[in-house]
Amino acid sequence: MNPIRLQDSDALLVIDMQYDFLPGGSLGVPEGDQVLAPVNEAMARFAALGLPVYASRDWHPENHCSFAERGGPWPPHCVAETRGAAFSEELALPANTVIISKADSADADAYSAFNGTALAEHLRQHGVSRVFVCGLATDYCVLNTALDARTEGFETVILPEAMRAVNVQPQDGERAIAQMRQAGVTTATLAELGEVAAAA
Ligand code: VGL
Ligand code: ZN
Repeated sequence: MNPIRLQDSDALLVIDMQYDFLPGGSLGVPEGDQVLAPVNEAMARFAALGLPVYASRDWHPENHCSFAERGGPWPPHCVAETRGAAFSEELALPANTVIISKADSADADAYSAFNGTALAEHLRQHGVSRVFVCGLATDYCVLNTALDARTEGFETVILPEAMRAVNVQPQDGERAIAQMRQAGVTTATLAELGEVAAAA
């Protein structure tokens, strides 16, 4: 256990906690529902300290290029404004959560929450220098978001308890974590982020 002191320059990035990525969804991530509680815990911790929380969402048009009918790798998922694209009602988003929609044009995919969005600019404007990343899926959108965060110059920490992988190949999640570590991403447990302080 290596406690982390959260500070003003920290932000939490919660990736794609949408119905289509949860069990029962069109691209359900195995055990994806098991991250709801740890993600909620991390968000509560950041919110209690007044630190910013960002929630990304895959927000595709119905003819998106990643869909099988257009030759892409995936079944249709996260079509903008549908229930599958909605955040789980069990996700306890803090009041000031900044929503980042991505991959919202038909002919380009974007696994990273930084790709084609104002996320990096927004983080810099708010003095953020370190980001904590969690959510779905470890081997796609969490991976690419964490790698881009490093490229953009942010100190980057993933929360493995609060992530799950699609695992098209069984080791994809573990490989993704190794790839992130190689890029300078570190890992933390929720315990290391400390308890949400009890109300005084
Ligand atoms: C994702 C597959 C396709 C993700 C998005 O959020 O990880 N995976 N689109
Ligand atoms: Zn997608």
